[in-house]
Amino acid sequence: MVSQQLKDHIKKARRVAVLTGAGVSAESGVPTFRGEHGLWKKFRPEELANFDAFMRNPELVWEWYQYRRSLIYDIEPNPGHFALAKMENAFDEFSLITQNIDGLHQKAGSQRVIELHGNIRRNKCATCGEFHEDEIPITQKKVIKCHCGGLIRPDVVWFGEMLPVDAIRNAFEWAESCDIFFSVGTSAIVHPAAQLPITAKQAGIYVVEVNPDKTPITAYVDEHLQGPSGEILPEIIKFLE
Ligand code: BJW
Ligand code: ZN
Repeated sequence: MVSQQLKDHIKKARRVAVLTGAGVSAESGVPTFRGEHGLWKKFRPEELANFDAFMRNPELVWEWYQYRRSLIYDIEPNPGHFALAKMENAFDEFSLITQNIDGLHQKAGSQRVIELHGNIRRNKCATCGEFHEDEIPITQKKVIKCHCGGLIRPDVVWFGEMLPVDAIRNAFEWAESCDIFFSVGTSAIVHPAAQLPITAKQAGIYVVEVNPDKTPITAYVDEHLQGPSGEILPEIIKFLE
């Protein structure tokens, strides 16, 4: 399953970066965004994950996030997450860049995680930006207000919003300077994250995609490992042990 070419690259690699997307958490039971289970009450994620939708109908968007929080509340990382946590210790330098907001990489033991799209466990005020952590139960049905009067929203990055500046700068630095770049479980259509594997390829880096399906970057990568990350990543890890 893992080619000799990849084994050779892995043996030589000192600095490795991995970009992950929703597919990595699929085997833990978290629905992906664009798969068959991506719809919620007939809404596509694009219709809900933006500031205008929140301001138009805050209760609806809040309800969606509370529902998703309830889905991830007591789920566990899967073998793909654990394999990535092991990878962190197997290379001299390693970075895990995730678009996921579910915190499962950290739960699996990954310590150096760059979160591009925020984290669903945190909230912040839509007006003053103050963080509101741990104080809002997942049973809270109605949107609540900050002491400034602003609406409290999840601390995630919606369409049209800037990604955290340090996170995205850091991610591009890794994409330009690693020895192997893995793109795992992402449809590679949401920018700027989708640009990372392309940037790596343009910098002459060996790029490997792990995904059961083809994506817009499949034709550009050096290797496409077709299958679920919960099966493929543990296979890759075997060469590091
Ligand atoms: C498995 C598997 C298994 C299944 N194992 N795999 C350049 C070009 C075009 C558009 C733009 C551009 N630059 C910016 C834009 C606009 C926009 C954008 O990209 N739009 C595209 C849809 C075209 N980007 C933005 O707005 C970003 N902001 C920005 O650029 O700011 C600067 C700016 C501001 C103003 C004007 C202009 C520029 C922000 C993007 C924020 C994305 N936010 C979300 C929601 C987060 C909060 C939440 O969760 O609710 O992030 S959207 C959603 O998509 C979420 C994800 O992180 C993201 C990516 O999805 P992902 O992870 O790839 O999931 P899926 O479902 O798409 O794919 C799953 C994959 O797994 C599939 O391939 C499966 O096959 C696979 N899979 N099982 C391994 N077992
Ligand atoms: Zn406030």
